[in-house]
Amino acid sequence: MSGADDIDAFRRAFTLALIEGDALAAEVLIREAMDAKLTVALIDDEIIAPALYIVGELWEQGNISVAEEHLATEIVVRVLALQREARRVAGERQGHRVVLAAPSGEQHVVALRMVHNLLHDAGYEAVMLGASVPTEALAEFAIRHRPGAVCLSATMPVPAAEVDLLIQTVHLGRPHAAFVVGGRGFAGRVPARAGIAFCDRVTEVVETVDAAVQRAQFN
Ligand code: B12
Repeated sequence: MSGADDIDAFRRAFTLALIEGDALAAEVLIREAMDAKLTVALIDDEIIAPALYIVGELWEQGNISVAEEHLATEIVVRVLALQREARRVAGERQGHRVVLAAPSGEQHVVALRMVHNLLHDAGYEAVMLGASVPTEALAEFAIRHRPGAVCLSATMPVPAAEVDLLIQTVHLGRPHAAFVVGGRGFAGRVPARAGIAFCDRVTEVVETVDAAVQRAQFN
């Protein structure tokens, strides 16, 4: 689908949601439009405003009631608040750096690259160090670049003692950093301590880093 087709499809679906008074569908559509990287201005001018014009015409022609027109406007006001909230959250994340690395010897980094994309798109300053990063080098990097969180991924099994040493060494240099780890190599080997979270899937990462960074701010 081209960009213009995308906007057209969003506009038609959003208009229908307003006419049907379906607030949930309207919010989901605007979230999807934001995820599709349509700018706020484009969403306002090309999706929301034209939908409201149609609602106005339907009301003028007596096809929908005043109450339905009011409900459509109320839904739009909620959607505008949603846009503002999404911008605020992304803005807050911009002040935080997250470092990503695979431990020494680990060559599998596809999941870590997915994590990098997700964190970057969410507004974090995501710094990818890549495969096989020696523990000391990661600790030095953390001291110099002061990340709010460190994301680690391992596919090949990492012995629990090595996981502990890795986390302790980096923690020593950067006590405020939270750890978000994932991958089969870490599963069941991560110490259950505050400030360390394990994720099964990359979809969990933004929410987990949000929570970890917020908690670190209170420490
Ligand atoms: C591609 C690949 C490679 C590539 C990696 C290239 C690269 N740039 O990444 C190369 C060729 C280098 C490679 C090398 C090896 N590989 Co390999 N490889 C794979 C393969 C085919 C895909 C791995 C992958 O990218 N998966 C896709 C990602 C997205 O999924 P995932 O890693 O499972 O991650 C998910 C979750 O765990 C989580 N997650 C993971 N990390 C993180 C981190 C965070 C922060 C979060 C939030 C979430 C998260 O999110 C993902 C899904 O949501 C797998 C096959 C398989 N079944 O996985 C074998 C596989 C992993 N490899 C294997 C092996 C044996 C090897 C080698 C030893 C082969 C050899 N003899 O040289 C070497 C070891 C290299 C090393 N020391 O690391 C075995 C591992 C078996 C084991 N556990 O012991 C597998 C399973 C193949 C097999 N069936 O035997 N490999």
